[in-house]
Amino acid sequence: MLYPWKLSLAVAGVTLLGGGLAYAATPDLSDPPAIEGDVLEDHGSHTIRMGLGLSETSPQYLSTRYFADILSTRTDGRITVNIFPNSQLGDDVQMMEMMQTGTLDMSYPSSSPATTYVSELAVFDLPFLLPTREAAVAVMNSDVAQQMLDAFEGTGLKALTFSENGYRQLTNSARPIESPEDVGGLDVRGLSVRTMENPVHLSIWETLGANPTPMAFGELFSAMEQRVVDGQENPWSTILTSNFHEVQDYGSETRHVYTPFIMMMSERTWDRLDPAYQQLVQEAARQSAEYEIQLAAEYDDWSRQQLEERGMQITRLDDDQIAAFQEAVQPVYDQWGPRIGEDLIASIQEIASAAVND
Ligand code: TK8
Repeated sequence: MLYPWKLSLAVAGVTLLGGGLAYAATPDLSDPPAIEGDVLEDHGSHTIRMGLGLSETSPQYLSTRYFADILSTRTDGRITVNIFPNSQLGDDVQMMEMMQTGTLDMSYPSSSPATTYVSELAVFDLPFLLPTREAAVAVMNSDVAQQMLDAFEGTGLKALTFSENGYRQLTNSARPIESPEDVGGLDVRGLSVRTMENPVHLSIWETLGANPTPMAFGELFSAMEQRVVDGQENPWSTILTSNFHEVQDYGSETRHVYTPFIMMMSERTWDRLDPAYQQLVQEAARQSAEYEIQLAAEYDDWSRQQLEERGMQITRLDDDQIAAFQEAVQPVYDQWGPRIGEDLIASIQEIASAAVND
């Protein structure tokens, strides 16, 4: 069960060197839960190579270390996970292909580029679908979501669990963005925005009058530095821990899409594991996902504050301004609703509203 945590942020005086940049402080991150359970019998030894897109300071990395610690502790060191962050082994698309061929054991892509394997995942790319983190967690915990994970069977990818990439925010180097007209209205050049490799995201930014460019995450920093694109969209914690504020002057708190991560293992690796180890991997994945969501929640507002302290001019959109974006992207539902499935969308919306009204 994935739980949303509402945690106060206390900023510790700890200096954290992330990618050569010293943060003034890190959030007072909660420690991972204690590792409980017996040490398993010896079912052989395994070294697992796991590639991540984000940096060593991201919730994605910190929770994956906890995942590795659970496996090592519960197997008395017989399962070790070697983690390679910062897209050093490739981007999401490449690492999923590497897991399919068995040249990589695990990765943690966003759901958006994984729609090529399970098309129903595109429901998560619909703009403004999930109004709160509690709603998002309820959806990720639902049977409908589990069916999407199960649908990877036979693709060469064992999808273990969802966790939080988070609410996506728009940043750019051209101008402050407060309305859809600022993105690509009649009297401005359409903002060139990097998107994930996902057709619904392309539709969102085309509908807003931008010029979207799908691009691997690992190429994004230099593309923005060289002004190949004006902007991008990601959660505040990714923007901070990837140092995007060094090449982006303006942020807008659009929260236009909530993206999940999916922790995955190569089916070839999974099939080599004894059933007892498979059960442990599944359990550890779920426990680390719960912790990841907790960290992502702690990082969210704190990262925005850190970005503002570093000079990013962030526009906090009010309800009317958000409503203007919601109205402007309504054609995305008209275009993609029938293709994604109106029944699937309705079931997700029902789970989300039940969670909000809880
Ligand atoms: C990192 C990506 C990233 C995603 C993107 O591997 O590509 O913008 O949001 O988090 O998955």
